[in-house]
Amino acid sequence: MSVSETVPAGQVVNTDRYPLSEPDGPGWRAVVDSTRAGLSDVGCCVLPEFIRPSLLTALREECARIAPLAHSEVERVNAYNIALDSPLPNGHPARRVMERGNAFVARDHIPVASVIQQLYASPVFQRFVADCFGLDELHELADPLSGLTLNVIAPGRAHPWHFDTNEFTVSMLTQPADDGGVFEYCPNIRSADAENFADVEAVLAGRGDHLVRELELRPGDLQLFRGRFSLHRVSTVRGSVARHTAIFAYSERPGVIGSVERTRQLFGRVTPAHTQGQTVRGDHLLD
Ligand SMILES: O=C(O)CCC(=O)C(=O)O
Ligand SMILES: [Fe+2]
Repeated sequence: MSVSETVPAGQVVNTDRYPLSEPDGPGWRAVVDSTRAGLSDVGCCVLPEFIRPSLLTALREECARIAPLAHSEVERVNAYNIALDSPLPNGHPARRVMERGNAFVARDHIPVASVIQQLYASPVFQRFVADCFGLDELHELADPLSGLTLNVIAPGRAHPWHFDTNEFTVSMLTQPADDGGVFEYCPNIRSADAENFADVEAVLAGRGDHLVRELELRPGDLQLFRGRFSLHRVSTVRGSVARHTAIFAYSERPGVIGSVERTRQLFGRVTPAHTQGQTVRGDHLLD
């Protein structure tokens, strides 16, 4: 690991608590071990105060400035983000239609020098995250829009139950809601081999509260979870400000690009990488 690679992450990360400048050192190993324990226990782990406290205002303001660039279009979706007219048997969870009221700012609208872009592209941060997930390595998405996004949920809106396209998701609240806007998730409700439609249907029908956990998040905390396997949502935002979250999407395989349909849903546009590129997928799940 060269010094030049370790510097950018060290500038934004709270290195007093998270010694990213010493990959594989004792402090690094201690954090990775406790994060792995949390992930295997409940499928999700929060690293509090991951960003330097002195940068919290910049983190919030940089993201609030670009929030108006979010593609906002309230949409009717299902938890798998597949076409609503897909032929499916009665009782299938993909038949439940929900309103998706969140809006995404695409990566190509996020300033290169912002805290979140620096973190997303940092090799030492990527190595740290991979280690936390127990992977040899992970990769930025090749997708020019969805690798890094800002998720904006306006008052009165929610981000309904869904699975992510990417296998491992890392996120960071940058502006909390006054009220509501709670992150809720069902740890590992499905796997790459098993959809477990019965439990998914129970949660969507409001019969699965025993499968649902709530997470308490503060701005600058780093959240790691397996969004492809853990059904999750953000409840309706209340009060007068929007809730903002940076979403850092990585994959075990290089070259991952979202499908044309999903990309249009999320961003209202596609790029040549989506229409001409070779889409690489990691499994054969429904979405
Ligand atoms: O905003 C959040 O905390 C969660 C966002 C999310 O689930 C997603 O973007 O897929
Ligand atoms: Fe998600």
